[in-house]
Amino acid sequence: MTALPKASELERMARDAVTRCGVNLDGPTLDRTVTSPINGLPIGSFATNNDVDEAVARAREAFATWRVVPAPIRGALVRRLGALLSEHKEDIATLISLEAGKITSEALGEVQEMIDICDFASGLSRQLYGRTMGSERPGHRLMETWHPLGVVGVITSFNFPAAVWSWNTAIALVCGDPVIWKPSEFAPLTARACAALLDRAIDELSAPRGLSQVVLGGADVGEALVDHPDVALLSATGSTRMGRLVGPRVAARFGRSLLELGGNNASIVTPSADLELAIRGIVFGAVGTAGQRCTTLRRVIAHEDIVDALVERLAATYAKLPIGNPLEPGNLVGPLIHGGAFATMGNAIGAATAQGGALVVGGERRLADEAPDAYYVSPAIVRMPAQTDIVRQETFAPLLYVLTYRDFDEAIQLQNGVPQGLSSSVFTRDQEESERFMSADGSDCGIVNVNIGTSGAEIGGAFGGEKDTGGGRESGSDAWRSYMRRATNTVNFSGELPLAQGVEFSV
Ligand code: UN1
Repeated sequence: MTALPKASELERMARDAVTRCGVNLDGPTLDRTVTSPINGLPIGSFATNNDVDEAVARAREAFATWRVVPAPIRGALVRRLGALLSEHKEDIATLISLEAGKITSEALGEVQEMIDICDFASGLSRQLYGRTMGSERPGHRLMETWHPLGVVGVITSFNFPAAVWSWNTAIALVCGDPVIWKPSEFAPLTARACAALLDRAIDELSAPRGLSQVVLGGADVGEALVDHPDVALLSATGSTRMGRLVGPRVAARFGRSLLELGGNNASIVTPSADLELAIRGIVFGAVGTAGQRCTTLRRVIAHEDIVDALVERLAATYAKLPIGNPLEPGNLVGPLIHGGAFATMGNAIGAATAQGGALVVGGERRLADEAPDAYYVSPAIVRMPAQTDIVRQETFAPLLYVLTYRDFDEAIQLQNGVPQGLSSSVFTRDQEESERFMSADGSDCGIVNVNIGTSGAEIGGAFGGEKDTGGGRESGSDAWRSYMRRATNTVNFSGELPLAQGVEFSV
């Protein structure tokens, strides 16, 4: 393995990438530094901008114009954003790697997800369908029309610092809504680069500038968006703890919220499973993005007949995982976001062993001599005798618990026996098991997969989960409905005035 890059090299890469995307670095006073998890050292600085009132005022102004622009024309703006993202795919991916620590292939995948949602949204701009229903009254038409909703606030997390913004923004823009983005404090450069590309598209198409704004800062900035009466929809991705604060506050002002919160995703491995395939799915799910996806695989629920063989093979694969600089081709596991994440993982392993678990592999800090401020870790597997308290919590790190089951009902009970409900999967060749898993009394998650892992969803489906995951749905399918308001129209062309439900009211 080659040495980690020097701080100056990462700094230069960051500066070059943001500049190529059109960010003007000579902006206002830069009052905060950005640190790369690759070496734990500063790679740039940014200016906090916490004037949410001002941003909302500009967004409202943009909304007044944008909501009456025909949706297919709004789609052209998103199509152009997609083209600019394709052109700058490597720049944005570099920034994602620098700020979130993602390996290059996954960072490029994140940008691909952005390009894909732009494609989806531009097609959607001609498909914002309402329904017509048969009216019970003669000479009447009953129908639904969808209209732009208003200002959308988007709060994103460090682990998908660009894609989650694009899921919201591409859909919001074709739906006629302006977006105010509060990105993660860990990824302001990625945010500025993405926003600069959208600004360029906005200028080229003479759309209003207030359609896209970024507010940078800490929790106070997010809270100002949460509480602002003119933010019609607040879409927030983060921990369940954050969602518990955000959801009720938005609801108290009768705003809408779309919450994507914690997951505690499981894969069931049955005796008929193709073990080779299951292992590949499990490893990508558990150690991809260094275990820091909301869809990361956190629990394997394996049948007692195959659990030993499975754990043995997983442990052998884990022992060979290339861990290190995410920018270096070949490495599969990059750094954790910060020391706090490493401490949380260590504490969870400690709690798991205290609760009867046996550490099979992993948990050691890596590359600490070379980069004392960066936190690389060997992904860990812990075998658990039962689904104890610690297993029921989401630990945002590459820590995989293995549980054992005897019959399939028990496996489903274990899968559902956690507070969170984002993603789940079953590895089986038994059709009854796979159908049962996807049925009404099967997995209770928003994402239910067969013979693939829990992470890496495509943008075409609705993305989100139940229970402590918050219930929101973003991205494809009909998730666009959250970004619009519905009007029910009754049109009378009969020349009479019959009342519904047969009511007589002659004056
Ligand atoms: C997240 O971790 O917040 O399904 C989003 C996946 C990605 C999105 C993850 N497409 O893993």
